[in-house]
Amino acid sequence: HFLRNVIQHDTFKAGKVTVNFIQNTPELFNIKLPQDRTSKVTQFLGEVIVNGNTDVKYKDENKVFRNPKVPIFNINDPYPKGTKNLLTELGPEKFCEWLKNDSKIHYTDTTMRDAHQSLLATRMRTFDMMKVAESYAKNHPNTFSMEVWGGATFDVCLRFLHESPWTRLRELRKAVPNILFQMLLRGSNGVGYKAYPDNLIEKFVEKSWENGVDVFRIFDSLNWVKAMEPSINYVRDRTGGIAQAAISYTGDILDIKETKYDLKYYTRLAKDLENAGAHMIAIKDMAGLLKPYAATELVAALKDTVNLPIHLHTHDTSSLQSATYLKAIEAGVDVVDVALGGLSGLTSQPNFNSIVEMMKYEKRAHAFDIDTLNQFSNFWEDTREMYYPFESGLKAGTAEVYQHEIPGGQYSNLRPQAIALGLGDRFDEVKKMYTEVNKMFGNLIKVTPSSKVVGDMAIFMVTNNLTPKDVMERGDEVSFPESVISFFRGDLGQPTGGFPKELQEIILKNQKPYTDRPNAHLEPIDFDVEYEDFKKRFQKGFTRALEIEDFLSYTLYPKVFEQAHESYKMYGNLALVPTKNFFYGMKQREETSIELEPGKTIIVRLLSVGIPNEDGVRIVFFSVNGENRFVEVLDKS
Ligand code: 3PY
Ligand code: ZN
Repeated sequence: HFLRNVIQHDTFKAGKVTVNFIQNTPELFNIKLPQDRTSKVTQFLGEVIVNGNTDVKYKDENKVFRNPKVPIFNINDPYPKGTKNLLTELGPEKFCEWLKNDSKIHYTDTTMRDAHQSLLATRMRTFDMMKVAESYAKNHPNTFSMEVWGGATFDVCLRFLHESPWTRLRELRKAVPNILFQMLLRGSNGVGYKAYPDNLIEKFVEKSWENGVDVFRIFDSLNWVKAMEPSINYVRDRTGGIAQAAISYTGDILDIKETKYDLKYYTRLAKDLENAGAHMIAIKDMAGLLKPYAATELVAALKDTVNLPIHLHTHDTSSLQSATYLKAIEAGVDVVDVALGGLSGLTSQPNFNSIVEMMKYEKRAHAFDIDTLNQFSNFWEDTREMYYPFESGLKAGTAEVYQHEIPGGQYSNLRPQAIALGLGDRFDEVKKMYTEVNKMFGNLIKVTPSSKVVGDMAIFMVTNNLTPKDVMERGDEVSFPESVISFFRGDLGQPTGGFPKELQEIILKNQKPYTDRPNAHLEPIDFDVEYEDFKKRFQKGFTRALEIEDFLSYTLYPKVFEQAHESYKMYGNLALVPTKNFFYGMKQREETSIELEPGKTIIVRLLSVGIPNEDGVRIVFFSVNGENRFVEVLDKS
């Protein structure tokens, strides 16, 4: 719209633009907002029809989508009781006692968080989740938990999907009141990539619980207990939820040459986390490196060391991880993370449906109605088709993961990142360099955000044709990526065994690193003052009252929030637009229905798209509930 104001301005038309044109022409910023919800949503559709969705890098015009079928359920049936009811009844300590003593194997369904984060670059929209949420809650109430929030979903929801992550959580909670909801919290890094003030993390935890999270899986990207402790305390003190502390697994405990991350390292870590107040321990195998026989050793050792339930998380990048689950289940693990078939396997979690079948007739079996479970898998398989531009391209399991150790959630992002930088043909080099960088950095635990630092450095070195030797010999002349400098300064905390000193000096040049918690250096948020300022700045033109949750989104991701906020003012709630139309617009004569609110649905039909006028503006004609409407869209091509 700004661009249109420029193009249509008399000065511009007369060709008299000077360098101060924008500065001296405030009316350029008079952006006319569509007023009602129908105008907003048709404006958005018009933009995507003419210019495409900027997030979709390529479009297959011949693609035909199937209509995903929601497994049947009775809308009038009450919700069957599930783990959420049990947590409310027992409280976290007694609930965990119950879990430990229950002989059945339990399942966490990661479909709505890690599965799509790891397969589809986190793009799954609330629209598709909401289609099946109630049906799932009524059909499979014996699921231990559903991982639906946190990790990268918070950022991607705002940045690319123009949705509020808080609204997603609330809507899902309403549709699933009976099963525990789980989130992934990056300890002192919250749901971001850097350290945040402690009181921000505290408020974030409190509000996450109030909006629907029950199980907080807390990790630190360097397994630094000191960085996880505050979050464990916030969950214990500010919520009625479960503080699940994670040990992130790397390397191979069966390798006798492994002296850093050996079995003792993990059992000590688990004990420290138990002492820090964790209700449960998670083994977070983010890259899928925990091999079956190693799982036997690790689970048995943890069971001997701590008195808490053990929850196992992995990624099936090697295609070996159902064997790992089998061994872990035999060794007494209490819960495993799985994803519904259509969104399982490879960089995602092992297949829920198949694992249930594997356990059938065994003594730790947990009965699930496999027919409906398969229908949910089919729903996701069909839905996944609509996200084809975001597929990672990995077609088969790969044993290479044992060398490069790239986390599943990072893999599906690293490839597009490499392609975007013109390194599409050199992805093999990027993976090899990732291994080299890890060695240079002293063999790190690699999980968000430390994995991002390793990835950034690998891409940087490949782009600039640098070898590790070059970095050590000529590093003084190199400007390293900001994330790498920040890591060596101590902004993500302290790695086990410390930083490699020589490299640290090369990277930091004259900066001084610190060795305590980075959060200790950050000014606390003054909620009273800053929240009020936030409301003053952003409320105008916004149709719903801004809330403390919006302020938290803003504080975590200021620029991303500002963009999402502009999008909301212009287009309204885009979570309501069907996925097919959100990403690909509409074809001529296509009809779609959009539920603006319960009971208020509009039927939109695309009639025609006009040719551009002299300013490049096209008129897009729709019929909305039988009435003609048009929107003007500047063609950016
Ligand atoms: C995240 O932090 O988003 C992860 O999934 C780490 O494994
Ligand atoms: Zn994961």
